[in-house]
Amino acid sequence: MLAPEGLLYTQPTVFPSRTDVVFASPWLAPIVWEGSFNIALLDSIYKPMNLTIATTVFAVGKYVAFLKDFLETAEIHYMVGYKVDYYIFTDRPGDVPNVTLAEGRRVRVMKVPSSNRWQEISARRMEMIQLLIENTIRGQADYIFCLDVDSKFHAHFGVEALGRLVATIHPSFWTLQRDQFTYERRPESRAYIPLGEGDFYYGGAVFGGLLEDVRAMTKTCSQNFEADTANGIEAAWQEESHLNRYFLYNKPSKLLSPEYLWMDVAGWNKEIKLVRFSGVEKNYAEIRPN
Ligand code: 48C
Repeated sequence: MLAPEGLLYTQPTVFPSRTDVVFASPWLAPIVWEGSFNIALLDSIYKPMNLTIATTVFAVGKYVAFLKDFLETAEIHYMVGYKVDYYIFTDRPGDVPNVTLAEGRRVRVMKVPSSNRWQEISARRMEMIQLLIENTIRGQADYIFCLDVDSKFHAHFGVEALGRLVATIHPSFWTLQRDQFTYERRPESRAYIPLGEGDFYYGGAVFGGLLEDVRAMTKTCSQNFEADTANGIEAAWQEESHLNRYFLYNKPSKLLSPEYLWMDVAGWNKEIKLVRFSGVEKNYAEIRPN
């Protein structure tokens, strides 16, 4: 498909437009940084496809309080101009705020039970996402993104993030060596990654891709988490440990830089030219059930 005339002669993205970061993984998956893409060119390709991006967010217990900022800032920065179906999983449907959404974007509330363990709430997201794809959104969306709710958008987060299977580099580990990653290190766990192995440490807060690829990933992570539970073991960082194991042996086709998963408490870093999505500072003791 030819890009519209006007864009055929845009200045091609000079690779690398920066020399302070790497733009591809060892298996040649793009790593998306500011300066690595031309959004006008990408939108000219993706807009005509009339895509729908399903977006899951879990707000269980007191985390419902994060929904308003999440949704209001998403309406300003997240997949703007595209159809977005937000699937909000919560035990408190009555507390879902009424946020004005742009044309083509809608909220669907999915009732889930509460829990007295935050680890369980976080981990069971994998199974809920798998079932959502199988039972609800097959045929109704082209891509899916799964995001943490205790975060806000601060800058453009758009179709440059779309891909077959998309993982995000965690902000706390991207300058460290693999043996310093907080992978699950006990061989008894299905999430086990031995010292000396590993590519990046991926965050459980932002992942996505095509429906089938994300279904396969969430199904595997869910089954492995359940198998661990049956064996009386819980991986170091719950489903995030299982996600890291999955992405080690099933390489993601695109990586998002920590611009897409920052943490307000992390301060600033010279390679981070802008923060697009960031976890807000919070007092876990006040908002978590345990
Ligand atoms: O919805 C809840 N409620 C809880 O009590 C604990 C977690 N969660 C969901 O799991 C939220 O969607 C959180 O964003 C996610 C787990 N991620 C976190 O708690 C921090 N971002 C690490």
